[in-house]
Amino acid sequence: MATGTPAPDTIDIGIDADIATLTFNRPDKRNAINDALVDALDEFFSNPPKGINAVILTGSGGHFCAGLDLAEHEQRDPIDNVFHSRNWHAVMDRIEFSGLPVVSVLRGAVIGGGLEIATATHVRIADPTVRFQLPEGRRGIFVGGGATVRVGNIIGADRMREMMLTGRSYGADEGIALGLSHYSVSAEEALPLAHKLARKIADNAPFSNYLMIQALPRINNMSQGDGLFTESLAAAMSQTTDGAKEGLRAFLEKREPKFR
Ligand code: 1HE
Repeated sequence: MATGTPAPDTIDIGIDADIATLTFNRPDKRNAINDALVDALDEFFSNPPKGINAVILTGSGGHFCAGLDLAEHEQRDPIDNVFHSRNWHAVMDRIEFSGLPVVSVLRGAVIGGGLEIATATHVRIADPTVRFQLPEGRRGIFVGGGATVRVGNIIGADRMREMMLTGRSYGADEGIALGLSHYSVSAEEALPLAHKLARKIADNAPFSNYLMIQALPRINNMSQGDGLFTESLAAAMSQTTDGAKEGLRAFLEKREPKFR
């Protein structure tokens, strides 16, 4: 695997053919997110290297991410706090909507902002060490990186409120049942599964992937009538692409499709 410029204290970027692996690299701080790390995520997803078709996001040292760096968190006045939160929102949106499918490998702490990042990714694989938690109540703060929407959409406002009020943590089995993760596998299987799924997704028709990533969450926010109309437009656009021709031909010829 070719490795990009190591970014100590932020993110390591490894590139293997058309798959990039981003690894949070602050193991001594359980990969807590400081401004430099938010900037590093922003930089990658704003301008991904050419030729990348899928991303794997994980953390070093046995943890995904322990959330906001509480030591580097400055006292800000209210308006600067709003700007700080809005910047997190912009970066989380970039992860979800850059157009690149993102597979996350969740282990150890997936806490606070770590869960906000995880829920901006499209495929989530957890190992038995995982601990999903929103401890903001115990820290005297509130979520600010998109959890009300992304975690709320997955587990519902009611369960999210209980999670925040009591500071409880959920493990791998509960994470699967709740939809916080899509796969629960052993620690040894997690990264290989991420590569396998990233490969599979990268080999899909690019425009199909694009529509799944862009259209589904937006349609989910629409009224039924608007959503169904938008679905028809997306279906019509996808069905007139070369990808659709190849996908259908490959099925009829009993072979794997070759989209890229
Ligand atoms: C940190 C952070 C952090 C660890 N900011 N430094 N997030 C939290 O409230 C989670 C806080 N962290 C923890 O609950 C625990 O550290 C863990 C369960 C993740 C790991 O426990 P453990 O026993 O393996 O490690 P540790 O000894 O607690 O921590 C190791 C070091 O990492 C230690 O630093 P050291 O200098 O004393 O060695 C910790 O201080 C440091 N560390 N987590 C700063 N989060 C956009 S709004 C989002 C709002 C939030 O994310 S709120 C949730 C914040």
